[in-house]
Amino acid sequence: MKVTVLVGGVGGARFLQGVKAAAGPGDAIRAVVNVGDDIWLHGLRVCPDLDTCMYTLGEGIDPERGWGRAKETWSVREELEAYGADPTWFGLGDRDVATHLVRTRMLRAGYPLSQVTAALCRRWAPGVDLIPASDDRIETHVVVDTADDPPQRKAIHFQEWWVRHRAALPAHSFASVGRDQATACPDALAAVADADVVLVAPSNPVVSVHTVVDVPGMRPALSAAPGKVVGVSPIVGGAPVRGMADACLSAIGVDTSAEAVGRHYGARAEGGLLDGWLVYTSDAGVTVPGVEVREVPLMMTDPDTTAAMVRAAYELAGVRGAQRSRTIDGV
Ligand code: FO1
Repeated sequence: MKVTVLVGGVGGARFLQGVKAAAGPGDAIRAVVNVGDDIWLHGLRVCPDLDTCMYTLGEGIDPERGWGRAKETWSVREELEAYGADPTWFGLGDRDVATHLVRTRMLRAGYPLSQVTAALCRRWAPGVDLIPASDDRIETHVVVDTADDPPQRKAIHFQEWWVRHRAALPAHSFASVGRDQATACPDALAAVADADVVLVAPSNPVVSVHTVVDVPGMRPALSAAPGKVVGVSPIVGGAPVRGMADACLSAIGVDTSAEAVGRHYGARAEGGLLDGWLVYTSDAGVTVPGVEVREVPLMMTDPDTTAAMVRAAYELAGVRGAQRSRTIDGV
């Protein structure tokens, strides 16, 4: 079975662990990963979501933080601070810097991000194809009111909002800088076009899922995808399971609920994203017009528990147990 997963940061990487645990022999898992969090820092290209997936699946992640390397040291960061080299609010670990050095050197040599990522994954062997949503630079910037008096309205990089300000500055809107000149990574479009099922990970709906789906070319590919598209709600009982999705959702006027996010994604039959929507049992009664909703009593506490959630998504998509015959579906 060919599975394609749209993922963002830490929640997405944990979900991929479950997709791997639920995989059968011969399954191919392709992750289309958000690149909107990517940032140039100290002359290095940092790709947080790609690295979080790579380290998590390659067992190099720091489990407490959920990002960056295990057994990390911070000498480079300390030396940069000693030089007063801004920004000092973003933690670059020594081991992590090696990844950014290799990536930056390959990008400067002209390799597209997808090939750079494949090269880095030769070391980490994540067991999943990690594909950037785009080989082009698309960065999420956030329009905020600064803490000045009077407040100034300005756009800052997502990482500055997220890491420096812990998303505490009210976000008025999000901009994907570079999107108009960008195209989706061809491998990402191919992974959607030939998938038996497309899963939308329980990642941040605004700065992870939307930033993948809105890459030029991706929505038409998803709407034409032969496999069902099934999403997993990142919101349980009115709150994000982790991260600060509520700060992002309120900025775009969407309530922080499984139902509101499902309706925001919309039914694929009506130009939206979803055929199916998995919500947590405490959110019983959620309805999304045109989308089949199921309740699963599971959290991503460990890969095997997540795998049960993934199997529920496959069942909702009518794959795996009821392995779809592609000829019947006329594909
Ligand atoms: N998150 C933080 O809260 N503080 C940091 O200093 C930080 C550094 C960092 C370095 C590399 C990397 O890949 C991720 C890092 N993150 C940090 C997490 C990052 O901001 C988020 O994982 C994503 O961008 C949001 O999903």
